[in-house]
Amino acid sequence: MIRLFPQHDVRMQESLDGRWDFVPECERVDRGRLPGKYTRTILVPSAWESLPGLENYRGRAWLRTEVPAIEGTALRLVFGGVSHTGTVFIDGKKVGQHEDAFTPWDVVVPGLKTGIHEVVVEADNSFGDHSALHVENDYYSYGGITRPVELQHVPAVYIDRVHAVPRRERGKWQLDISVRLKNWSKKSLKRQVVVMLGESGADFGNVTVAAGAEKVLRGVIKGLNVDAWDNAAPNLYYLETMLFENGEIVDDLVERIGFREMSIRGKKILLNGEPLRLRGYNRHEDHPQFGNALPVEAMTADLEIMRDLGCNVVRTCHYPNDMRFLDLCDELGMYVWEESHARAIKFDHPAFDRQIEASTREMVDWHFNFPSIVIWGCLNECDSISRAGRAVHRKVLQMLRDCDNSRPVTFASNKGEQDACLDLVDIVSWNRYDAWYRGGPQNVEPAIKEALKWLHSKKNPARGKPVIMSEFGAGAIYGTRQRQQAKWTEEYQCDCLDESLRVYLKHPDISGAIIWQFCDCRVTLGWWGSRPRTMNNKGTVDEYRRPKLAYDVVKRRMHEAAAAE
Ligand code: ADA
Repeated sequence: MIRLFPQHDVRMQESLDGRWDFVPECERVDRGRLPGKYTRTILVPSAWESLPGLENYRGRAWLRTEVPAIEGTALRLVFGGVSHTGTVFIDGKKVGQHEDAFTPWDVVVPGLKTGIHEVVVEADNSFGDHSALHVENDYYSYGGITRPVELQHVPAVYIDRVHAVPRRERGKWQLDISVRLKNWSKKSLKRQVVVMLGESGADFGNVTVAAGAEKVLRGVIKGLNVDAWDNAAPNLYYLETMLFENGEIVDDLVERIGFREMSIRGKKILLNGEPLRLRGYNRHEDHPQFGNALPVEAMTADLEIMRDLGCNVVRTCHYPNDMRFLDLCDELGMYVWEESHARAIKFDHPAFDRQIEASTREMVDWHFNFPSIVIWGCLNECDSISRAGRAVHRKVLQMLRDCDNSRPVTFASNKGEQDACLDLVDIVSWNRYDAWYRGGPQNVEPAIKEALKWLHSKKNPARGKPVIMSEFGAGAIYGTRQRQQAKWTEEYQCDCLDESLRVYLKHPDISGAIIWQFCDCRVTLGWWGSRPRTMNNKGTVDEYRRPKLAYDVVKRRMHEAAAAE
């Protein structure tokens, strides 16, 4: 399922995960819009690169299954993620399309006769004018239905989304609630709406939703006697929203929330009023067996490794992650910096404006309630120097704030003292490789001293903000061992990470140290292909999660930092 907990007691839903018919374009024998013949089957969710013979396949493929419809309800398909452009057909008719692999999306199709209907999904992971965000890059754009799919049968008026913002008011927790209802029918309809958290709740009374429209309700649940959520005590609560028609429940949606509040005070990031010091990793959704479609067991194993290392944060570089991974972070108390999809992309691509807006808005809309997400990010290492680039940063950062004003916003910059956008963020985030791309470990301390002096100088409009080292690290090829200072050896990576963590973890003006990166990951061809093994080899573990020498160095430094807090 899309989430790790049941979200409906009343709404009819089932998982569509399992084997679907499958044919990649390179194996098609016919030329119609949709295949007449499927050459094999594939597991959903999965990346087609995990199929022998399709390891490097970049193009289109079609996946097919059959689903039941129930007259009087609309058929709703919810996709956790289709990589990277998905188009859905029901009984041969196009009913929806979504661009970008990393945000959930849905199609709602009313009017189907009771019985079995054909669903075909065309997935396309090719590069070109149709995708601004998926380009040749220092990570791989896989192909397929790479996250879970759910089938639901929704009534005429149904609950589309519920957002909850926990706030402390005079020592008590309250929840600011918004409920978005949709009415797919041709009639204006009235429903009673109730939201409950345990014994407390908000009754919105009878609400009318116009035909074919949506309606957003806002309310507050006050005086909640609950325990806070944080890294040490990740207390979670279920928020139930119910719709009643003439006293009978007709729809429901369960969300899971945690009571924590983010704020900034001077150079500090506060969680529930206490200064937060983040230490952890950048993690791509990448695995040699599963591509970006990691099963929950593999996600859990990654988080257990990070906990063993003493981490309390993971940055979802450079895109929104699978909601099951975010559920695990909620449950384990792992803080998350989540960012909309962008890594050093060009703003003048024809599809950029609509796709960065979709990725950003959909990320916040679908991921709003995860307490583990403590920072929203965007536009990793994009143009934050030019006037045009600044306009884009201002627009996207404002978009994040418009969608959610309860979390601090940032972008990871590699532009150093040329950056012209640091005044726009709540947190200054620096990607710096002073030990790898610019000199060696001895370069780390003097370089960050210079950078912080520049940042907090009187003339700098960004002075006085918190700072996170959002990326730093060094490459090492697993098993390459030499005593002398040679790049790509595990020993050299140890020295770089040891010195970087020594400097960053204890610096009073640095609130976070996020290592690049957790595990080695696959990259695309293009110039990235020049990377050894066509991989980004800066992992502390390799792609099979085998620890490099740096593992124990990082573990010592991070546990020391945790103990010093
Ligand atoms: C950048 C980028 C990462 C990765 C890293 C590296 O900071 O944000 O995605 O490419 O450099 O390995 O050089």
